[in-house]
Amino acid sequence: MAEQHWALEPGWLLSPAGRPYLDSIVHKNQRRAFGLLERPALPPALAVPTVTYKLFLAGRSGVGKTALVAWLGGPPPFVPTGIEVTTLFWPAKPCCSGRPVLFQLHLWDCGDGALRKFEHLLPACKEEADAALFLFSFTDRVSFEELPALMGRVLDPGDPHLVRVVVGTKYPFGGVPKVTHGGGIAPSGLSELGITGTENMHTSLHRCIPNTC
Ligand SMILES: Nc1nc2c(ncn2[C@@H]2O[C@H](COP(=O)(O)OP(=O)(O)OP(=O)(O)O)[C@@H](O)[C@H]2O)c(=O)[nH]1
Ligand SMILES: [Mg+2]
Repeated sequence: MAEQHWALEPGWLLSPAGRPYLDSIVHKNQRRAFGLLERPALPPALAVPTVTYKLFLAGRSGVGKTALVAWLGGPPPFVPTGIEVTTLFWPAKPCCSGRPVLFQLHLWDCGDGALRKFEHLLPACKEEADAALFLFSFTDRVSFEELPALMGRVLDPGDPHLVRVVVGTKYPFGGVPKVTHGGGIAPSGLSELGITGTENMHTSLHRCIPNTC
């Protein structure tokens, strides 16, 4: 079996060393809500650099973009009709470093209908973005097969710096998923990107932030 290389130390946030960092973002097993100018409070001895990323979510209507953001960061006060930006703090420890970092993730979520209707929304979502999350649903095979077209619609030749992440939602939801894990399905275009399916995020994130779903 091929050796697995991790960028971040798995399980660190739940280890004794990660505990103070977890406590700074969680209260009574729920993520703390931070205001615009607030950030997690850590004792000076545990202060760490903040690394900020802007992530943009794309995917056909109903695939679960807003639900994923709500699951990660707490529900928005209303269903967004335009762009909704949610900020998440996420402490982690890079494997290559002895020092943890505090990720500050800005999740830009925009309804697919609004994105198609108003031309100015997509450039705003992509402006200075670091990554685009392309969502498909395990219960909707078309949402998976449409991913190459979606990427073509969202990405320009001038976007090579934009990291692309494919995220599967609604797995397993009982029954047989209409999209299978790695190796099962690889529509043309996705296979060229080296993508054959995704491990859904929920499993790994749930290990870090208990009781969030
Ligand atoms: N149970 C469950 N329901 C989900 C999940 N993801 C999405 N849903 C449901 O699917 C429906 C659509 O999800 P949304 O998050 O609103 O979809 P969206 O991608 O934001 O859609 P647009 O904003 O129209 O582009 C909602 O009723 C969600 O509750 C999931 O992982 N589990
Ligand atoms: Mg939405």
